[in-house]
This record gives sequence, C-alpha cells and structure tokens, in this order.
Amino acid sequence: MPYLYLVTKKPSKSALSEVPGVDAQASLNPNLKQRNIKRKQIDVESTLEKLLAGDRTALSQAITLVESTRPSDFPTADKLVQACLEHSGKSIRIGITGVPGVGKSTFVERFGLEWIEKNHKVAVLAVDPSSAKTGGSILGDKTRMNRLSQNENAFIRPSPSAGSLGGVARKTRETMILCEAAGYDIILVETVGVGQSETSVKRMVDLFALLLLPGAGDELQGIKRGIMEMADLILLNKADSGQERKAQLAAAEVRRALKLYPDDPRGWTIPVEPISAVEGTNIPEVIDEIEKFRRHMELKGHWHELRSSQALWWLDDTIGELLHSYWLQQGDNATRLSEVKAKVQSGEMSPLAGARRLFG
Ligand SMILES: Nc1nc2c(ncn2[C@@H]2O[C@H](COP(=O)(O)OP(=O)(O)O)[C@@H](O)[C@H]2O)c(=O)[nH]1
Ligand SMILES: [Mg+2]
Repeated sequence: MPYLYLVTKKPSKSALSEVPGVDAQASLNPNLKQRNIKRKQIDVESTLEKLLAGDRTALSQAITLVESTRPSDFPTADKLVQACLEHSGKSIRIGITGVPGVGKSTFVERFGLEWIEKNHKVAVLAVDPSSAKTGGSILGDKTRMNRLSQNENAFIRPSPSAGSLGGVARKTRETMILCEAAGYDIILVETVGVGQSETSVKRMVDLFALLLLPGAGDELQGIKRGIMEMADLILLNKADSGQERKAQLAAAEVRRALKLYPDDPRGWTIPVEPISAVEGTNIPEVIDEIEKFRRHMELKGHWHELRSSQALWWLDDTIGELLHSYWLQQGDNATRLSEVKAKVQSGEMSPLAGARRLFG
C-alpha cells in the first residue's frame, strides 16, 4: 500500500473535509479541479537543479506540488522532498508566536530585512490551520511585510489551506526543506497565535520566540504557562511611543517569573528583551542573541539533537496524520464520525465517550 491517503472511494462532502491533506474545496469545486488538471507535470531532476540554483519560480511550483491534494501528485512531491533533504538543514529555523496584534508580522518584516542586511536569505512561512476560512492571515500580512516581500532575498509563502493542523504542519515542514535547498538559510515560521498551532511550530523549529506586550497581564494576552515554557527567547514588543519604561519593567517582571521555572537542561538562559518592531529598536540585538543561541547549542552538542528530535516529531506527526486519514477511509467511519461529532457538539455525548464509541 504505497499511499495510505489515496482516496479509494468517493467520500461524502463532510468526510472529505475531515481528511487531512485533502482540501475539500479543491476536490469539490470543478473550476479548481480544472486548474489543477491543467498544471503541468513537474520533473523532479530539473526542478531540483533549478531549486539548487535558487530559482524562485521553481521554488513556488515545487511548494504548490507539495501542497497539492491530488493523490497522483504525492509520489512526485515525496521524491522531490527526498531529493532536497540532503541539500537542506543548513538554516536556522525560527518560530514566532504571540497573540494576534502583538506585532508578529511587523517584527518579521524588520527582522527579516535585518538578516538580509547581514547577507542571509530569508523565507517566511506560516502555520495557520484556519487560513481556509480566513483567506490566509499572512496574505493580509503581506501589507505589513511590504519591503520584505519585494526583496529578492526574501521569499514569503502563505499558509497552505488544507483544513487540519496536522496537514498544514506537514506541508510547512516540507516547504521548509524546499526553501533550504533553494538557499534560504533563515526560515521564519509565524503562528496565528490562537493557541493550537504553537506546539506544532515548536516541533519544527530550532528556536521559538515569544512576543508579548508590555503592560498587558498574562491572562489578557492569553499566554498559557505551557507557551512560556516553550520559548527560547521572549520579546516585549511596542517599546516605543512613551512605552519604553513600561516595557523595561515588564521585561524585568518576565525575567523574575522565569526564575520560578525549572532551569533549561541545555543550560540556556532565556533572554527577555524589549523591542520595537515598528522602529527597529533592539532588532540587531535579537539577531545577536539568536547567533549566541546557535553557538551555545552547537558547542554543547544540542544542535544535532534538536534536528534529530525534529525529524522524529515529523515522523510521529506524519504517522498520526496518515492513520487518521486511513481510518477515515475505512467502511463508514467518515459517516460515523460526523454523527458522533454532532452529538459531542450538542453536548449529548462527551468527547471521550465519542472517541471510544468510534473505536469500540
Ligand atoms: N507602536 C507599535 N505598534 C506596533 C509595533 N509592532 C506592531 N505594531 C502594530 O500592531 C498592529 C498589529 O501588528 P501585526 O504585525 O499585524 O501583528 P500580528 O497579528 O501579531 O502579526 C499593527 O497595527 C502594527 O502596526 C511596534 O513595535 N510598536
Ligand atoms: Mg500576523
């Protein structure tokens, strides 16, 4: 069984939207389907060659291929990612999180340009499982990344629009590999900051940066303890327009709060810095901290460990995702799931009982 997610029978509309990696819209809308069919077949060898030469058009096409929901594209996409793997991994993968409005996209613009100043190439990706509904937050964000999006050393890609978080995360990982093969050595992954995509992003990056607002209480920012614990770097944004002192105080408070957490077993002390994404204050210092982080991890042998954990998580997540979609294709599981979902939604059945019924 070479491709578990091969759709063997025609599922119902609701079932399709459940299948990770299957974009219901693309499968059901004949116009989209038509567009898919017209897309020219990609040749792995020549695409790889172009990618390695840094060809942006080839990179866009390659990403479209890995994001494709057509089962017939899966073998080519897998081959291409596989071929790119040995040319990947030379980057720093940085996750950026924080509640909506904290300034992630504004920060990415400044931060990205700053890396480019230092002769790096920057790819910006997003993990946004809701982007099918919202039209893709990073697309709207392109206005905040105006200069970066026009820079020839930057590549900005909106979140893939497949429904499930697992599917979006897998495609983002594959996209990351393609970008690295195309010579991008700084990969920035922005989360939507609504609480569900953080763990996925944490599992695919080397360093996780959390943006906070000075003055807003933790509850207000919806920052759960778990997210604080995931951070390798904490930035108090909007330290400008008279808020500088407040940001300093907030930074001191966060540092104090961090002391209550267990020490990082890797010996890394989380830097907490006020910044202004709009004015560019302290952005070069953030880059210095990140380079310090990399040196620290390399010196202690943790960098290699980080990358192997990422690979294992990738395997783990993919297995979970494949099992889910395989299970959905068996018998009448998709219909049964819809029924159970309705009961759980109305409160008639607990989620646990629902899940047990499906597997009972
Ligand atoms: N004063 C100030 N405003 C900022 C700063 N960074 C972002 N903003 C503003 O905050 C709003 C949300 O920014 P955005 O980057 O879209 O936040 P995101 O939702 O986290 O991506 C926008 O109006 C930005 O102009 C900053 O450093 N200082
Ligand atoms: Mg944003």
